[in-house]
Amino acid sequence: MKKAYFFALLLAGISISGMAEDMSGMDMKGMDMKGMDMKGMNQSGNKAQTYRTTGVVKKLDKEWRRVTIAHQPVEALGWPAMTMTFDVEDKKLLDKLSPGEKIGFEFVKRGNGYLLTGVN
Ligand SMILES: [Cu+2]
Repeated sequence: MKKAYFFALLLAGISISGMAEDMSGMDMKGMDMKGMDMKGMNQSGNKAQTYRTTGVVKKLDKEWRRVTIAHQPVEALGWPAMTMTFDVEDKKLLDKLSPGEKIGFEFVKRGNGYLLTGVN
């Protein structure tokens, strides 16, 4: 009787400590995954964000696919009005632009620069 009780207690103890190990393993995995998700969300969030403003085309560089625009403030970025250069990957977009033209445009942050993605 006493022996059986001890054995049951021992068994319970083993299974509880076994469960605790499993749970802590799960927690650690969950934390890692959560951290990765958050990082991924931030990165994709930055990539996905499109900014819009208006400006005047100052200079076109068709060889290097860049355009210099004197643009109006961009509130989402805390930018005042300024003249700066944007990358333009889409040749069709670049061909649409001409110096002195007033445009509304969209751009995204890419690397250390900004990429023009649309003009209207
Ligand atoms: Cu700017």
